[in-house]
Amino acid sequence: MSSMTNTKIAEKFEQIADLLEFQGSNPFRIRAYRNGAKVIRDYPVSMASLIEDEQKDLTSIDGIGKDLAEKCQTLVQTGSLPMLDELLAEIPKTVLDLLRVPGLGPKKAAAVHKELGVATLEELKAACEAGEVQKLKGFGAKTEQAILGGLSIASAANKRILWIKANAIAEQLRTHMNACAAIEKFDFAGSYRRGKETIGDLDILAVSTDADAVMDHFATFEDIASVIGRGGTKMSVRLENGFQVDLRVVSHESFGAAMQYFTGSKEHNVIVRGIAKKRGLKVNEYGVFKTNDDQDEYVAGGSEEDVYAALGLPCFPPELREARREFDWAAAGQLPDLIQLKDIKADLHMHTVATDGKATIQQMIAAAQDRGLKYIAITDHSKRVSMANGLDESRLLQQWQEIDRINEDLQKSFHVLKGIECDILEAGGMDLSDEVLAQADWVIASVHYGQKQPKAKITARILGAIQNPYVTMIAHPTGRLLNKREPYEVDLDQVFAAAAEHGTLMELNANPYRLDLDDVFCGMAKDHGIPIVINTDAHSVDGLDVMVCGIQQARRAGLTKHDVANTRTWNQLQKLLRK
Ligand code: DGT
Ligand code: CA
Ligand code: CA
Ligand code: ZN
Repeated sequence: MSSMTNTKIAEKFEQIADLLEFQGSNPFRIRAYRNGAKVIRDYPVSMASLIEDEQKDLTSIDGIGKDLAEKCQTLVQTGSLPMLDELLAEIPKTVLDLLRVPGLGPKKAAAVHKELGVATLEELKAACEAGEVQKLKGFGAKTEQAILGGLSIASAANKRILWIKANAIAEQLRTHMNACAAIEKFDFAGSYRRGKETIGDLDILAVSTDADAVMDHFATFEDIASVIGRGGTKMSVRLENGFQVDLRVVSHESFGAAMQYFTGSKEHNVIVRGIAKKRGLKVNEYGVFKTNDDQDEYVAGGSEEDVYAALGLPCFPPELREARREFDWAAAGQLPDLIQLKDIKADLHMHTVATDGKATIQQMIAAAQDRGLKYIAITDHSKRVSMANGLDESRLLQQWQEIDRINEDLQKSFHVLKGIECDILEAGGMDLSDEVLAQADWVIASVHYGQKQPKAKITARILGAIQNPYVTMIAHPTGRLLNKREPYEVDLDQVFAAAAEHGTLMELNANPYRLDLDDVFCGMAKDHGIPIVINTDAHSVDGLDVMVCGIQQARRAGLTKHDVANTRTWNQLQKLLRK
């Protein structure tokens, strides 16, 4: 079968649209590719399987014409697209980099390239700093500032990828490596294992007595673009998308020590080594050793438990290994019993076809039941989000009547909360009347507009929402989008103090681009005694699956199930809200 997933095809079509737009091609043609990319990305069946099944004509799918259907076929059958290769060949590599700067985009990139002769990221930065960019037609000081911000994000984004993307690669690699008979044991280490929100590279450890066989097999992974280096037991490769993977082959007695060493973090390991030294021990990637004058004596190394135990330490969950509070907790015998996915009983932030979601309430219920949840809140957008067809008071009340009927039919086997994601208006105040909000089970308050306001203003808006007696939770409290958008300038100290006082909960939005609050802020909220709610903000049935990313971030914050409100039953949660 072809490895050309719908996501990959969509990425290629988007790239074509970007390149055409950069060249100033016909807008209809550009839109056809963009639209096609979206249709394919969202399509529930893989194009590859439709193409294999010759009965199915791709042009019967809305948004896929003859041209796109042919290109899908070429992509699935050959893995590449001559038209895209030609477009790429026409534009120098450094100019292509301009297209990926957030805040610039293909059209503006074309303008700075044509009118200012900018051909590299460095030249773009210099032109912004010289104030030349804001003078261009259709630009301005704000745009120039946004481009400068985008440049710093772009340079970081080129190096690190989202955990969930690394996870997709890791799963393919796991399948690939499992087919290698020379491997006894195999696992991932590094930041990926620690569940960090972005990953610099993947680190793999394999136990084998035949390192060459393992590396030969690794080299046949189909996504490898080049081998960066290969030694006796270590090999590094670069994948097609630029991502690096490091493989190390170790012995049975060293596997635990290597897992401990290469899981890191570096900072955590510095402290581990210090503790070892005080006990007259030495710890490295081969094991824990008693340091003698003549020869070091192997003490432990087969498993991580043994390594930590030899140092008088508990086997820290990988998510905690950031040299934050884990050693204090261990010393006090109070390592938190971290929350797990199975502890989650509810998902309290999701959208439906009433606004910008793709599934109906009924479909979301079925999907939530499939995932073992006991209740959910339907929280579509409010009217200020007109782009998403946000609900006004009357449409919302109608939706709630429908939810009442659904709950009756469900007969307590499952429960749906009447909710809303209500915008906090730019000028302050809520987008819907208190009279209507008062009738909700669950009111989320969100900032979607005016995100660039100064600190005092945006903080005051959020404080206003916290003081509203009907608001139960603040969604994605900092508004950051990883690799895409900086957080807004909110004063979280004030927000947490007010939330604690008014009993308003804080969200950990599990969307892998958001993870907002992040691990550090979740820890701060917990210190304030504020319950965290981990939600997916799903806009489709599959959107419910990102809960695992939120759980991971919560674990990095040291949260237990008691710190997370949606591990409670609806009855228990209501008691918490009344407090
Ligand atoms: P990343 O890849 O940037 O997302 O983060 P990590 O933590 O995966 O870092 P990476 O891949 O450079 O190395 C994996 C682990 O190996 C790291 O967490 C600690 C350990 N390690 C790597 N290089 C060194 C080093 O030079 N000294 C020490 N003590 N440990 C290292
Ligand atoms: Ca790494
Ligand atoms: Ca590495
Ligand atoms: Zn939402």
